[in-house]
Amino acid sequence: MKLNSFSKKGIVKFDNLISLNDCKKINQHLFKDRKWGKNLFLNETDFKKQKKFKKINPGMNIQNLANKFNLDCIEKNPTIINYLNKILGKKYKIVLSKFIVSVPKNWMPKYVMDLDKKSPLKNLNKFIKKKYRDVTYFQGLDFHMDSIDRKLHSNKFITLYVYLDKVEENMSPLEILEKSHRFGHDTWPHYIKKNTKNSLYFSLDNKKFYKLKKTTLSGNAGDVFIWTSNTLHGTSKPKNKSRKFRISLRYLIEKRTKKKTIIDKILKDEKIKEILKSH
Ligand SMILES: O=C(O)CCC(=O)C(=O)O
Ligand SMILES: [Fe+2]
Repeated sequence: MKLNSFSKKGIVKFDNLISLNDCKKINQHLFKDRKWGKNLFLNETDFKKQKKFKKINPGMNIQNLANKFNLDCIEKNPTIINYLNKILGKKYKIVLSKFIVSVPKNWMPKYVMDLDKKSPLKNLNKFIKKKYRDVTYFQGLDFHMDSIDRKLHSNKFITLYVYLDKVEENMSPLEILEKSHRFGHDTWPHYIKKNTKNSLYFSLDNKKFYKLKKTTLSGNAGDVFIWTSNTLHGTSKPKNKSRKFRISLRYLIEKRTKKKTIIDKILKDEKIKEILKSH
């Protein structure tokens, strides 16, 4: 059941778990919902008119396109339920589900490009028209642990990620640092040094560095990934010429039982606090 490799690496992949037909239905619904492209962005004048940037991202049952979908093909998939029962126990809870859009370069207005050059943007939602902020938009994302999203909660949760389309090298696929979960929660930005295409160095204290294997998660429609809240991952920027965009589905799923399960064995027991780290 791939439990061993999940425990060891902090990530597991299920090939073609969701049927192509189900992925197609979700995609058709997505494409009917809006015209995906440049038009989603605010122009510079309208962007500057905004005073506050509150609630710019989808929440659980708030401003969330995923709520308009029947996602039983994922949430009631027997293999997924069975696996979650094993790693989180029978009482688990979906605390967030949302669509993620990886934005290609040709959608980006110039003013956003310029801001991104000055300091890389993490999340593009504040540049998006309000009515379209029901999904999260990125263009490349620095290495992070998803535990950063659940401050003051337990780190005993996983991310379940579904590719709805074929994801190629130039579509900003996810990159995972295997075995990084063993270090427990660590504050972003992380101490990471580049090494080769397939490995890099990671440190908790900027002194002692550990070599970690980097795996690129290219994949097909219907592939499902599960990683721990402390597994380091990110995405590279889409290649310059790529006009393809990627919409994927991301769940955060939390352990709710007091009983010890696999997740307790493989993650340090931590409540997620963020201590400011200066680089
Ligand atoms: O899908 C992506 O581009 C990255 C998503 C991710 O890591 C996140 O939302 O935490
Ligand atoms: Fe993430």
